[in-house]
Amino acid sequence: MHLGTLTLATVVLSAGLVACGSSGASGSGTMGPPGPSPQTATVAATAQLAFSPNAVTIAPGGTVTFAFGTVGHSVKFDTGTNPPGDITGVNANTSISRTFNTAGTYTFHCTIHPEMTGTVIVAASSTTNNPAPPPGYGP
Ligand SMILES: [Cu+2]
Repeated sequence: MHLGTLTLATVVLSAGLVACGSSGASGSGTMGPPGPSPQTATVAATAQLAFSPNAVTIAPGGTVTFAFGTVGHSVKFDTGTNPPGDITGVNANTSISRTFNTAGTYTFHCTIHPEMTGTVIVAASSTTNNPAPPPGYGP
């Protein structure tokens, strides 16, 4: 009698743990399993003086399009192996693309507004999806 009660309690407890574990795994977290990185991404240089999204991931050989709005900006690459050419001058109301052939992490900033910084991650696979740029920007 006493043993039977203990066994029943153990079974109920185990079932509860399993149910809790499965719901927690499926309901939380935005990171998916690693998958192929996209070939393209768009980074908008906004009138609020920010690069948005602040970081994107593309596959080696992929292209990042920098979409400039009404305020003029530039893009100077600071780190990374074999970075593409900087986007010099004052660029407004235009989109300019750069291709990244070598895996690595490329940070960049705007020489006109040094507080504007961003990162391009070049990797064959990624666990994150690139956020969309703000409305009004993009290819
Ligand atoms: Cu700028």
